Amino acid sequence: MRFDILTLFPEMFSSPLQESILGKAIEKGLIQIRTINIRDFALDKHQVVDDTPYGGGQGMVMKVEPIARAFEWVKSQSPSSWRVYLTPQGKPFTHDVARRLTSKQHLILLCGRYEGVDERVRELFIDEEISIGDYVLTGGELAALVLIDAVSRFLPGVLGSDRSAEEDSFINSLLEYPQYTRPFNFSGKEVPEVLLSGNHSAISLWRRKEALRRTAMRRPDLLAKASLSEEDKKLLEGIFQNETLLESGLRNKN
Ligand code: 4GX
Repeated sequence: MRFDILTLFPEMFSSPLQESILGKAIEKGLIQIRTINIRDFALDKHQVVDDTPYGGGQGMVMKVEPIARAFEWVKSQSPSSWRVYLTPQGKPFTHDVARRLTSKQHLILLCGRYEGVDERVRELFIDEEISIGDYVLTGGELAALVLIDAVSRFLPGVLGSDRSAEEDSFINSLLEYPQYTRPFNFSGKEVPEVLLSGNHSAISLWRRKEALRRTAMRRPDLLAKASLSEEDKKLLEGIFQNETLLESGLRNKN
């Protein structure tokens, strides 16, 4: 899969994309990532890429022409691509959106700065607007990195051979169970005995129960959407003597 990133700050991508799993995925040729500096497509002497907003107001707006020329240049090399603008006004980025984007062979990610891009950029060049969350970053670059990271995990070979992104918690709509490694006792806190028992069915049961507990406590919204077995429901009853949480959606659903 190929990612082209349109940005004013290409240096922001160098080290995050060299390390660890993404670095290896690039080395192996599983993903190709290129940064394109929008400023290189400004034709005037000072390579101006922003201007004051029509109608007044604070801040600067990214001009349409350099971005248009950058998109056209990318398109001249690779005609079919899916063009994404990272913005708090976009649709929320989720596990499902990340998986859907793996069907695209070539993604172009536009990173905005300042007060965003001229509206005509969105109208003429953007297929989809995506937000990584309800907060405001200083620019779209970190959002683009988040998107690349989450999408790449779904591509065959990017995670180790025996691991799949599908197995991760969100696919069953439950949070993950707690993990431990050595030492057994740290600062008086011991690893749950069952994990040392070698009893695999007991371990599975404990993990499922902890996943249910965690999800019920932290993300009851996810629990309401999860597909729960009869055994899961029994485990949940055990978790709550008090039934008030169960009433919120669970009962209605199952
Ligand atoms: N998820 N940002 C975009 C520029 C901007 C300003 C105003 C439109 C309107 C973000 C996010 C995000 C910061 C990227 C502002 N664009 N991107 N940038 N949250 O905060 O994706």
